[in-house]
Amino acid sequence: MTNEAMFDSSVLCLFDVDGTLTAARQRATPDMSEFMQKLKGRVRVGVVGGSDLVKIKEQLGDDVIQRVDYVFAENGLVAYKNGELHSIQSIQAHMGEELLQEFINFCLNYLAKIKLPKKRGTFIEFRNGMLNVSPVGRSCTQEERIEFYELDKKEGIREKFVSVLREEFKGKGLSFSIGGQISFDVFPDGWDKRYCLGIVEKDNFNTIHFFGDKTKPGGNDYEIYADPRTIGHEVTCPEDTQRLCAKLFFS
Ligand code: M1P
Repeated sequence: MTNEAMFDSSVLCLFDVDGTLTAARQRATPDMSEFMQKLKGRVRVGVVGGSDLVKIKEQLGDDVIQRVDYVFAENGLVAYKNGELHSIQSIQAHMGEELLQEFINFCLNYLAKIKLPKKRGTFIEFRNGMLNVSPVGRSCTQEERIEFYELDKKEGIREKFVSVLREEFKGKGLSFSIGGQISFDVFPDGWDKRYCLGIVEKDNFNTIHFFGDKTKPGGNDYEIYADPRTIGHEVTCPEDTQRLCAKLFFS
């Protein structure tokens, strides 16, 4: 049988980025990039990250939009299909300036009161479809990132922040998700990673596999992993993702 004969266009594999295709905020290894291309010869392939497109490109390559069938940045709020922009959402249009400012001001006030070993810059990153809030600041170095992450594991800095926000903004239609190491994402209810399923739905796949590492409740892969429209796979690291895919599609 030729490779072409084994291609099944009715199957889509969707991959989370951090912890699934790459180490957190790191570049994909050449081995992983090669594997993804090989997989594209078998099924349709898409990536769905919490990060914005700039970060996804840093990790998966500038040409990622051309190399896979779908790129869903910011959970799919910025969506590319077959190398072209498909759709983009706007958080300010959805939330309205009043609530948005109330939220940003509350966060800045809360952040001003936290004492940490290090604080850097870009505490709130304003994206197309979400806000990303980081107590240490997104401009921290890799070393400072790990230092915060370790501290956060012990002290639950982000968990506490998010639970205060949940209480303060109850009933305002906002969701919170801790997906990475130094920050959490904030977006309107329903704009989690399931958002991208509404886009691929129109392409009538028979089977949609989803691979992610943050699949427990509260993790940013949980909703799409548990959604009945996908077959969810929990992975522990990029090597585990490759191993699982090899078993599913190449054995
Ligand atoms: O993809 C997971 C998360 O990756 C980054 O998280 P952090 O910088 O905290 O490790 C962010 O881009 C975040 O938005 C995203 O959910």
